[in-house]
Order: sequence, then structure tokens, then C-alpha cells
Amino acid sequence: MKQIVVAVVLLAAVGIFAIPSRACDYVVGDVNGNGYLTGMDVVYSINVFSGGPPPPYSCDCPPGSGNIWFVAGDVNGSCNFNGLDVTYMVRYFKGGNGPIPCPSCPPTPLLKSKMEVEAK
Ligand SMILES: [Ca+2]
Ligand SMILES: [Ca+2]
Repeated sequence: MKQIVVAVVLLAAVGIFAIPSRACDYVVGDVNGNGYLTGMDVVYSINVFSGGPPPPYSCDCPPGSGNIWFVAGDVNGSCNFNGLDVTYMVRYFKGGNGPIPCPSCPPTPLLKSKMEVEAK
């Protein structure tokens, strides 16, 4: 139990003090890379997991970790892109909760504010 607490504290410290070497520029859920989360991203995701082309955007997340993956596909904040994200997207379009980015590499604030402007 004590080890778990120490690990959590260490992870939190890394998260707070780590300076991202390079921020990820993406829109959460924009799997096909056109700048928006739409139903086409659900279709694209299904194709990805059916052997189709990979998403156009990948990013080192957490920054500097060397773990390069398709961050835009992570809509449930689990820090990986898998079938659960497709399910989450489908639920979102049916009125469910909005997309949640991986906390280790959220989209850059600049892009976020751009999205907010476009949403209005
Ligand atoms: Ca898209
Ligand atoms: Ca996920």
C-alpha cells in the first residue's frame, strides 16, 4: 500500500514538474486529422482496427517518453487508443460525455482556444 502511495506521489510530481519537450497539437477524437471530431472519425477508427490505414497524427506522449501513439484517438482519457475509444465516440454522438484527452498530453492551449472559438 505504501509503495502505491509513493508511486502515485512520484507520478504526480513528474506530471507537475515535467516540462513538455514538445506539446501535442491535435483535436481530441480527430482520428482522421481533418481538425474536427465528427462521425467520420468513428468510421475511420473502426477502419483502423479492421486493418485500415493508421491515423495520420501521432505524438510522443507523455512528451519525451518516446512512447509515440495515436493520441487524437484517445477520447476516454485512458492514454491509449483502442476499441473502447470507438465505443466512447459512438456514445458521445448519442449524447454521452464529451471527449477526454490523455492527461499526460492534452492538446496545446492554443489549439484548445481555437476549438472553443470555432464552437461558438
Ligand atoms: Ca476528424
Ligand atoms: Ca482510450
